Amino acid sequence: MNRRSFLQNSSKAGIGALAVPGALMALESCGNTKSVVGATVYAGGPNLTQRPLLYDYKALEPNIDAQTMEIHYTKHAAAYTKNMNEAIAAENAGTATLDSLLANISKYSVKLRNNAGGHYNHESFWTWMTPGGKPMSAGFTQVVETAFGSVNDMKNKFTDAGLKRFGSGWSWLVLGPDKKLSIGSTPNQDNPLMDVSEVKGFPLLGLDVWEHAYYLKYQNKRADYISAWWNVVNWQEVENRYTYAKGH
Ligand code: MN3
Repeated sequence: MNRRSFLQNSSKAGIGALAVPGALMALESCGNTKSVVGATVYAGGPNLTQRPLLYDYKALEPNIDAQTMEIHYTKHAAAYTKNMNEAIAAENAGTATLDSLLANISKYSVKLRNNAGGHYNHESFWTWMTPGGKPMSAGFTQVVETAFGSVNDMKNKFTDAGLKRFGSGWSWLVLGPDKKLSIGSTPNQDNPLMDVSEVKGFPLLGLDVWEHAYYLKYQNKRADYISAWWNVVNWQEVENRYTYAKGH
């Protein structure tokens, strides 16, 4: 199955499992969702699953090693998905899209917050990377330059947010409610879609700075991990999400 038909199938499956179909249909009808629907918009319900990785575990080497990718995907991320589904069932939280669940996450348990965040963040993270990286378009380069002065300034700020995150968390490039780009970081598995988050908006790009994302290869050298990670960033996906978020 190719990526497009997989996304279409999972999208259809999502509608089938949805208790409030109007929510997803509204998202489907607002245009330009075909390319990003699988990556950014999730139907609720207790049957959310990990999508297959679109590349081999070893495909991001030497920047991200195969063993880290395999453990990260099959153990860490798989556990978030499993525990999220348990919590959704236990807390009757399955009647909304994942996006709207995250927007109201303060009403639910810490278990659901951590694991729904973990699911969303990792399902997105795999799509923010691609073997060899995909370059930034001229159009999106301009958007970034207008917001940050230069692409390097943006990258430095994003890197800094990841380096300064004490303990575990994520670094983010977001499109805020004011439709402006900004950079921030969140602890644990929180993300900018959550009502509890200090940095708010739609996540265009996120970086996992938990030690499990880099320790096997980089040990304590988080800066080296981040520097290598830039080589595999999928800027096409970032721009898809920007285009999507701008219209919502
Ligand atoms: Mn992780």
